[in-house]
Amino acid sequence: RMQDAGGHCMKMHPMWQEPLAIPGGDRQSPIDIVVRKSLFDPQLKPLVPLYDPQTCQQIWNNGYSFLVEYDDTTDKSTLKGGPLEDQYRLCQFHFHWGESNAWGSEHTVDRKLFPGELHIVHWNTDKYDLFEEAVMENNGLAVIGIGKRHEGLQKLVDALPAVRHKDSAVDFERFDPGCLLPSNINDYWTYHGSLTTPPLTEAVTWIVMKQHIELAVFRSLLFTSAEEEVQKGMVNNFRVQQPLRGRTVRSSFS
Ligand code: 1SD
Ligand code: ZN
Repeated sequence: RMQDAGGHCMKMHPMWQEPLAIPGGDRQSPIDIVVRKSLFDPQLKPLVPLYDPQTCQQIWNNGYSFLVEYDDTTDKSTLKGGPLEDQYRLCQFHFHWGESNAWGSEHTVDRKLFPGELHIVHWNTDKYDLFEEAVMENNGLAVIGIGKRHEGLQKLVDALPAVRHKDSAVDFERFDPGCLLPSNINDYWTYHGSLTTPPLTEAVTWIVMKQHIELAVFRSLLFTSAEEEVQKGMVNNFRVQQPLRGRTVRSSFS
């Protein structure tokens, strides 16, 4: 493998299009959650998501996925509790999905694949001033991951044709990400991991929901911008699984 000056392995990723410096870390994501090996931790508290739909701003096709972005300049939409010691602010949610319903999720549970996975991304405002700073640091981000399909997404699905191409964005308002959470948010697995896209930093407390939700079909989106000659359908925008390397996955339920 190629190495860059910092000794990082350089690897081509089909989705990311350019060589990527992979930090040689021991805490990469996603992982397979082996239920039998996860450790029940009675100290894990209930999760407290407090979302104000008014902070919803726009949908943006960033060339990996589509991001529904929230105003994160105030504490109007936050997440605390669960495995988290600090308060985290909602900034966006996005999905990963496959080209068929047979795969698409990033995390798996006992090797079981789901058609897709929702990620609700929050950053630590008790410790950091900016999202860009939190992304690079320990306990910088908290991401809720939820597998499978969801029906309450029609408003979102209706907006997708406007962001079909990479780099396109459209105003999107008053969408409550709370409606994407499963009914039992207090059964989850948690572990310390990384972003699953560049810069792959190990800044994430992952909270993976036990109960699945339903995902709509997003396969009409494109990886490519309107200017590109050959258009590519946005499918299989997930990262391959990473080794656990001695980490423990804790569960909030027994
Ligand atoms: O894929 C997202 C990426 O779009 C970006 O939101 C990043 C946070 O800066 O997070 C990753 S992920 O780890 O949540 N998949
Ligand atoms: Zn993601």
